Amino acid sequence: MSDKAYVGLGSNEGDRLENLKNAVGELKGVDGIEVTQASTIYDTDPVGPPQANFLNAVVEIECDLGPQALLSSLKAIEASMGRTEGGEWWGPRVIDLDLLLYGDERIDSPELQLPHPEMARRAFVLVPLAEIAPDVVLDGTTIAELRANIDEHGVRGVEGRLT
Ligand code: GSY
Repeated sequence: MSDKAYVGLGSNEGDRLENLKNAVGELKGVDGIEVTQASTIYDTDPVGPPQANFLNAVVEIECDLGPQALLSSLKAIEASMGRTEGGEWWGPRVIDLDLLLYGDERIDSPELQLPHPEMARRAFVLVPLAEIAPDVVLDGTTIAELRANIDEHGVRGVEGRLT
């Protein structure tokens, strides 16, 4: 059985656009994942400690791996692109792949929380997600409604496409 899942992409080190495109290419190469939609790309002020601006985007995938195996695939892609496990939690990164939603799954384990616990507070997630999944409901509220009620300051659309 396949489910729709949403993955947030972020990069603030090296060639950020190339990094996002490479990550989408890697996702497309995983058996059991089909990339079905991609948002446009945003240059975003860093949330957390001062560091370089990020490029952020969100993709929709059809996935028949299950959430844990998908998470493992995302971590494998991050590692293959040079992301180190021991790196600073809030520090710069070549690529960050956040599993935001996996169908209606609700998981609260140390390795994986679904829906992503921070997603409703992050404009750099909600703005691109609202482009491709406005009617998806998170705890009774649509993504479009959540987006309408957040401060989008610091999230700017840029040229370029992921696919
Ligand atoms: O959570 C993902 C990494 N990250 C980001 C990000 O992707 N975008 C912005 N704007 N700020 C961030 N801070 C962290 S950590």
